[in-house]
Amino acid sequence: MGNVTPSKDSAGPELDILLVIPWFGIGLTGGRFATLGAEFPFSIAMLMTNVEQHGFRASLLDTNLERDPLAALEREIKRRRPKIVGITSYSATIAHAERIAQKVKQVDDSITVILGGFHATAEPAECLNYFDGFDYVVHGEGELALIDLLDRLLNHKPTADTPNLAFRDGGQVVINPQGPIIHDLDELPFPDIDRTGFRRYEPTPPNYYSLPTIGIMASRGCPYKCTFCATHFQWNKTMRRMSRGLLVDWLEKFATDWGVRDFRFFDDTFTVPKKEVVEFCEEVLRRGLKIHWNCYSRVDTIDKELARLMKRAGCYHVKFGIEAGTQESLDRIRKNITLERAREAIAEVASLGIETKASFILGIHEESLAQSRATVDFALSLDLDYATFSIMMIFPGSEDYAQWKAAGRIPDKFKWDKPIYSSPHEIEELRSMLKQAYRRFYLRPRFALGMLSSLVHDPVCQFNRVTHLAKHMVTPSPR
Ligand code: B12
Ligand code: SF4
Repeated sequence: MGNVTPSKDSAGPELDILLVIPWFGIGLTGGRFATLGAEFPFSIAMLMTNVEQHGFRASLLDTNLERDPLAALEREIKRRRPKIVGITSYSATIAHAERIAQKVKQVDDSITVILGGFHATAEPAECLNYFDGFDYVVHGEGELALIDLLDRLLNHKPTADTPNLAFRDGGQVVINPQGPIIHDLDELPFPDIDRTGFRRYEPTPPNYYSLPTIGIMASRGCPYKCTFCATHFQWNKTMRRMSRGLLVDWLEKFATDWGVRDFRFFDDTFTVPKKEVVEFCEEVLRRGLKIHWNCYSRVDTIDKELARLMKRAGCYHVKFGIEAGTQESLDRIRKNITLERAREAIAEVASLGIETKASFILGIHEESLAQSRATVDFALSLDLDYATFSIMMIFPGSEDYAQWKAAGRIPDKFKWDKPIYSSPHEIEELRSMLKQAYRRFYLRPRFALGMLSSLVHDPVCQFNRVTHLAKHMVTPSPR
């Protein structure tokens, strides 16, 4: 990526930047279950590697792995004395990001705090207006912008015209336009997963096949336009992909250097374009790579022939966003799929022995409670191994959010310490429907039989998952 300068020794005591990942599990995501298992923060590890490749000293603190996140932060600041702390954010974690920023200032108020990530991109002005702890906000793609900003801050150059930057100027917030993006994702640095401690991460079963495991995102953007989704906002409506050959090189390196043979592809829709998925699978097969992987797909971007090839290349599990069980609600969120195709696609993939999982949303905009119930019934009627249900929330960056904001429906000075639900119905009714949905789905004999049959067909994978789940039950997660 551009002029890469050799990395300085990052093991020394003083850091240029400490990157911090806020914890989640309370607030928007709610409940203990969110802390069961944790995902390796691949993109932030990549951001860190990139910073180091440009000659800065960087380190990463993932507070999700800490029993007492703020105490761990204080320890790390006193030990490494960073000049800058960079915090990543989703809307679900912005309230925690603010607590982290305040703690940083309390420990050492000479440290500059920079906020980045999804929430920063969607709401740069609000992040500076409603939260005191952030000195700068970087919106949009982070790699190039962060290097530019670090260079200016650490070398005492003017920052006012830095691309992607938002900052306070007197009583006003200034938001600079976004600068160049990385058009060719092959220029992204290969992340040092060892230095970022990938072995400490164990995602929630059934999200993985075997440990150690990592999640990778090999593309940015999605060609679809679902109204509840924030992804196109973040990626400038472009879709970019790493070349499939390089992706396989990376997987091979993860496998040979670190023994990682299990991957989750976090790409929004891994199965587009079909030609490249075929290319990827054929390359994995050509090299004889023995790996397992799962991915997100859409019911209209997969067919039996493609799924068969994916299975041969190591795919054991596919996740679909089906979202609704009535055509009216599907059309309202512009999902652009039909119920018939959803049923067909799940049956096709399941018939090959690939695990299927789908996500469903209750309380979609003005849908009636009967329509939400129809979504649960539809989920139960499909040949699915797993399902997730959630209540529709309005997230910054989505088209729904922009409409709500324009209509004055977002509370003033909202700090994202609680969700904004889209449904006009009593939320308690939807919560109880949600609980019932999980009970109805997972307490069916069909689910138990499915588990038994996969224990017979794939004992290694199921053994891994069951022992992990049992371990979590006896040993509580960090917080
Ligand atoms: C993987 C993923 C997850 C994983 C996270 C695993 C992990 N440890 O990485 C899991 C499954 C845990 C997850 C959970 C949730 N997720 Co999620 N997730 C994603 C997904 C698919 C990819 C994220 C990613 O890796 N992106 C790639 C990297 C490169 O992008 P990035 O992280 O934003 O980082 C770039 C910039 O933002 C910037 N940057 C980031 N941090 C920083 C920090 C600094 C200092 C700087 C300068 C720059 C910078 O630079 C990076 C490189 O360019 C996205 C969709 C998407 N396509 O991105 C949704 C997405 C981010 N998730 C979303 C949501 C809603 C959730 C949940 C709330 C869902 C729920 N209801 O429970 C939870 C909340 C999680 C939390 N932490 O609170 C929304 C966020 C919307 C919003 N406004 O916040 C998204 C956009 C999905 C969507 N379609 O709308 N998620
Ligand atoms: S929900 Fe999925 S298919 Fe729809 S825009 Fe978002 S990532 Fe793309």
